[in-house]
Amino acid sequence: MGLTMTEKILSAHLVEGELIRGTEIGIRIDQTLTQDATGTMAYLEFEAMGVPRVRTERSVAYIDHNTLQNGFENADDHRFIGSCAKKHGLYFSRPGNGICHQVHLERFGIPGKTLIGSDSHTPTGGGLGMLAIGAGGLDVAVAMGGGAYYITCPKVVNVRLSGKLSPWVAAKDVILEVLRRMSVKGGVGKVIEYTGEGVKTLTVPERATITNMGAELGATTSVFPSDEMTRAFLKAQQREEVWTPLCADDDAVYDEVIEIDLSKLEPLAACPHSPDNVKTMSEIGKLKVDQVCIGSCTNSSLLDMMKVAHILKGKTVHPDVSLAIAPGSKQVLNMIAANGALGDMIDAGARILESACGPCIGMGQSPNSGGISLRTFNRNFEGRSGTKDGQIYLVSPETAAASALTGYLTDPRTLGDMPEFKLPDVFTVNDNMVTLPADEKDMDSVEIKLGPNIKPYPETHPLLETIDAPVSLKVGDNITTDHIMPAGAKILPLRSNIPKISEHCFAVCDEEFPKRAKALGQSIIVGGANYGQGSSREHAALAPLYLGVKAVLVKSFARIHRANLINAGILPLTFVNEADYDKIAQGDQLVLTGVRKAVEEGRTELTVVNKTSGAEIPVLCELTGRTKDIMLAGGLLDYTREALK
Ligand code: MIC
Ligand code: SF4
Repeated sequence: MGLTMTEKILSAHLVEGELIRGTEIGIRIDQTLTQDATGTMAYLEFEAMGVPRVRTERSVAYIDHNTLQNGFENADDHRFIGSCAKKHGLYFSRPGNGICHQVHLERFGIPGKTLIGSDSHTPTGGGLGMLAIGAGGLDVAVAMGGGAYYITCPKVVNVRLSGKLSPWVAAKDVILEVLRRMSVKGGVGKVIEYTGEGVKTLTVPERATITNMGAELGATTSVFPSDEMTRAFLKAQQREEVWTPLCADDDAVYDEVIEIDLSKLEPLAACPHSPDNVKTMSEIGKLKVDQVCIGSCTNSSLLDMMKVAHILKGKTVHPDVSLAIAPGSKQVLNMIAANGALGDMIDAGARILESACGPCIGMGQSPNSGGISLRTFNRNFEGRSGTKDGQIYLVSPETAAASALTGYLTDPRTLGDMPEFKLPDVFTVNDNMVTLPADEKDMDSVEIKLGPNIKPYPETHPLLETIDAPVSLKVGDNITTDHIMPAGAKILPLRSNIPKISEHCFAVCDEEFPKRAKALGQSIIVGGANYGQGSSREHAALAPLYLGVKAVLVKSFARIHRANLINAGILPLTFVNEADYDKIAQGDQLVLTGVRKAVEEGRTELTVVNKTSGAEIPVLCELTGRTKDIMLAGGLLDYTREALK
């Protein structure tokens, strides 16, 4: 029986378990990446594990999220991460060098390798034929220490691409179409593999747009073949030597097949407030626009910028629109500066931002009240832009640029003939903003530089025998980690300070939650389906841990968040019957007896008694051998410390 690309990479890296779908497997990790918003915690955790040097083939620490520096906190974090990188053997990508996923694709990614990153958009590397997965910071810390990374052996979905994109229809429209068909929950437990003749027509940055936003499907990751297009990209990046081919066997067996004829696609937009709320331009109709933002790890490549510059050249941004552009990396910025494209953008009135995440994570450029903002980003969750009633639409760079000129959502196909946009044969390569680690012999002399805002990992406790606690919060379906632990310019500087950041936990849903949970001492959260989708931030588990949350009971979990809860020692429970969700109200007192014993014995069915109403509710606590031990120990850090003893 033939193999999928996923199976080929997984079997070459398998260190535990068997490739049986739905079972837990451990894989060896070749590369890791962190960014600064999740990085400080990850390095505190790495330090707590006591491993002196990273044991991966390549680990890179990026600074790209918290670059606003409206106070000492961000800069202290950068300095701390830089010192950890130097001491522990990591490459350090300094602020200004670009967004982690864009830079990693350009400078470090290697086909056929495994990569985990403390950022949910790590699957961008799938555009190069890597198996690149987003994870919590602690999982990345363990992988840096040479430990395996554990996932549920995924189902594999084949998206077969045929045809060729029509002029002005973009890679963004491909992934928006996949999101329209599969929804934000449709990818859970699955890897999405792209194959077919249509693949050959897509460049690596276009493929990376698609794998990047595969995160919004809830998928474990997405992967493209490594072919001549990949080789050409790596050659242009002056690192052709790392190229290896990767493709699925002709008789590979897939769990699901989706056919997409690229030539039939049209420009699409994801409407507020979910990336799967996808409509065509005509379905949306006339929409006046207040703001346009171009950039983010989804759409900030050289090719994207060239298209935008071409559309803007010689024109002026509509008087009612603010246009902000953040090129994805120093390489991109440098090249558009050299070839005149940057000048065309500036001339048209674009507000040029530094090469960083910026508005994508609410670091500035929040739209006006109720403002309509078109963004080339990957997430349009409520409030993420920093404006609570902001209306965010996710579109391609082509649609964004065309709309910035007209002031209305505009189908870029109205722009007339499209020139052929080609990637250059050689990119401008200068890695001077990547600091190399100290030699092993000098590492002891490198001092770790902590700042006053950097606080240790919160206290954990081994799993209790009985959890008897009230429901401190009840929420609905599709709660994102942006709801649980919001980001943005005011809160992101607190990422290294769990006591402080926990004061903002669930601020979007209920501002009183942190005070209430703290006063209760111990509590349980109840939620709906796809709880914890979106960002990989482990702070969405660490803040509840700090606030005394002992268990989270929901209809279903998103993958990374569930893993983060287990890593933090918070019990993840799901309803056996989803209708039982209605049998619990906020404030009810719930009790689970004999939990520790049940977990020890590997029993997955437990009963929650609602002491307030008397209802007995069957729940599932699905922990396997390893996650069972992590839970019993009180979290991954305690478990790893014990394992290293
Ligand atoms: C995001 O896009 O939400 C982030 C910010 O990149 C997060 C990571 C974080 O919260 O630090 C992600 O996607 O994992
Ligand atoms: Fe940064 Fe936005 Fe990409 Fe997250 S999604 S890594 S915030 S650019």
